[in-house]
Amino acid sequence: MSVVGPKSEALFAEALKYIPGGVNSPVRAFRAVGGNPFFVDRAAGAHVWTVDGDELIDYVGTWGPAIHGHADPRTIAAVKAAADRGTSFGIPNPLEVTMAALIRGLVPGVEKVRMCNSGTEACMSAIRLARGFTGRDKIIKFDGCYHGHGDSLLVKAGSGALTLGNPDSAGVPVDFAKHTIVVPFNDPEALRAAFTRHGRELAAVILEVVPANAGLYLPRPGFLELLRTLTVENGTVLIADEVMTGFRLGPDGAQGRFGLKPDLSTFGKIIGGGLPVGALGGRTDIMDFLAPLGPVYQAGTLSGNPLAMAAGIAALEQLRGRAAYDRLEALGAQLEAGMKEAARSANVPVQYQRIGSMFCGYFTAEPVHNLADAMKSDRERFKKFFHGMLEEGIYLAPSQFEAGFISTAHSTTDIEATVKAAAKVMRTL
Ligand code: HOZ
Repeated sequence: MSVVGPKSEALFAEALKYIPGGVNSPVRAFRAVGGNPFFVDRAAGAHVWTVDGDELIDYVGTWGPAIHGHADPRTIAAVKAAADRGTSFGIPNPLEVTMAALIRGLVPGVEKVRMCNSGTEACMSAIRLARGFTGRDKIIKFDGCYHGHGDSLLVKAGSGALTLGNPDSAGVPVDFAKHTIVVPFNDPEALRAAFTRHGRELAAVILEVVPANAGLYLPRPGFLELLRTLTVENGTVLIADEVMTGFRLGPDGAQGRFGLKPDLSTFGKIIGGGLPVGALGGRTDIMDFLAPLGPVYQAGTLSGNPLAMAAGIAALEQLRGRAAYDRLEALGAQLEAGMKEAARSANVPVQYQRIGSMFCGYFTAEPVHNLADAMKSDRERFKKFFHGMLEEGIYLAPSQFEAGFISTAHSTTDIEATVKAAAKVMRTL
């Protein structure tokens, strides 16, 4: 079957006339894997249906928000009820307070929360806040980590920037980028050296605690502890970007899982239940630097939007207790075991990396701990694998440098079908 059928092809041809590259976010254009994208008609649970009528098992999950699957009934009901009362007010509404209290209750280091409209905005605002709070300009980020497309952060960035070979975007003034110091992830010596050289000039270090925009790799023992020690010693604000991992890897995200206590955290995706959302939160003394209390300006017409708050609250409420996380872990483990066996029996070297419901398979025999390791993956093999899986009805992220997501709506049957498809496709690589 060809998943990119005539209706998708026609829509893409039309889109190319009016939308740069035919898409509103670059990775969707399939440039990393070749061919044209399919268009989606609808989605429910773990499945999406293309405009040409094909049904796919989806592991993109709208890039993370769909932890309960697509069109989750409780989320949809909450959005409908909120919409009946008005779609936007630009005046404080009670749902904003509920959301802030929920996040504060779940993430121990978060004392105050400011809502915004995307993960990009959250990270951009967190950096400005750290700069305003410390009176310093420089920041450290890690290569391959992606924190949205704010100017200071689009330096050696992952996700679409990396996928398309532009980890340093055009249009970012050199005068801005020079304040961003890039360090390899999981490299304690490089981190120490950066602090020795710039320690007292550093406003912030921002990291994905589990980097998931160059595929997926985990922090090595001791790295996060060193980072926390150096930031405390130098009065540098530590920002955990939990836009992808927040409320997915556990109620308190990757920071809870790895015992990291950041000063600020950024969130998005799950807390919007599939509607546009972002948030930053953390220590009161830092957060109170935000306007109207403090001198750091940050604002938004749609910030705290009632539909996004209602959807996010519905999503978070279903994550109370351990049941959802236990289910995600069991499904993740089933997929991991099956994918590893599929690769082994086809004699294809794969580093299958997973934490909870996030995963990535790199086509390399070498372990992957950072961007340099990730770049060793055989991307031609990935392309073939991606298209082979798509033809089998399995939709993986169309880039080697993105993570996959499992939802509570995936079934063991979905996972079995995925593993069966992978075993077949692996034999053709
Ligand atoms: N930056 C997103 C992946 N990490 C992609 C968003 C999209 O294309 O929708």
